[in-house]
Amino acid sequence: KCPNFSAHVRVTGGPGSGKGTQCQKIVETFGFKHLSAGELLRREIESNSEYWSQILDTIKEGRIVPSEVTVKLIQKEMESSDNCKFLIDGFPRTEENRIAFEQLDLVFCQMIFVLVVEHVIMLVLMQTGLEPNVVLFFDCPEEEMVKRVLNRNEGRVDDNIDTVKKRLKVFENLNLPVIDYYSKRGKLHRINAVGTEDEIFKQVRPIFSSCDY
Ligand code: UP5
Ligand code: MG
Repeated sequence: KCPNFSAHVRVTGGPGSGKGTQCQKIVETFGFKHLSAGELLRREIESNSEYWSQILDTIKEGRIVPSEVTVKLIQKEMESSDNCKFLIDGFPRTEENRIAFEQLDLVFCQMIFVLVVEHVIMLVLMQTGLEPNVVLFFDCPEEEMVKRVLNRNEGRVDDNIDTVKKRLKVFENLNLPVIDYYSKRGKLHRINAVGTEDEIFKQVRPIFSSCDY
């Protein structure tokens, strides 16, 4: 339905940095389709799907679910959506996640250079995958993230001090390099995630107001 996935925003940040809360506001204000990778995985656990127990064990340990599982869930949601403006929350968590997703459905034939060099015809196909237009990074100090997660009280199996410590380590070791990658590509918008929800949204709003999304 959405062949080009034309408006495609990724939302990153540590556990409890406020990704979900701000995504809600972006959806209300700018009409995006919110896809939270964590929510999709929790839904799989609840529906007793094929991998539910492996997903549950992985989330309890704060580790990362294999890319093929998460990518398939996100892809399914994107393919069945009427709304082509995607807000992908909490994904990719690792470089491997990023590459797995961006190589999905490679679109060949964007550009075909035909070079004729001494009777040799070389076709060079340029590939374009699913790269985001914009990446938001909710930058929040660890102690604030821990406080928010432990106060949440929604019964999440990973909202306890032991798992939070593991989630923070995984964030630092595996997710920060992905954030750094997007920064080098000039796609990253760093948001100071401390303050009230509205104060934080004041930094987010202009990013969307100033583009066609
Ligand atoms: N809150 C929000 N904003 C606030 C503010 N400005 N001031 C004070 N409080 C604020 O917010 C957290 C809490 O803080 C809430 O109670 C909120 O009211 C309050 P929220 O908006 O929920 O923060 P968020 O960043 O979304 O935190 P979340 O815990 O969801 O982040 P995680 O990244 O840890 O969780 P996620 O659901 O994305 O992933 C869970 C697990 O799934 C991962 O640990 C991993 O095991 C697995 N996973 C994968 O394996 N692969 C994936 O691709 C994705 C997930
Ligand atoms: Mg969340």
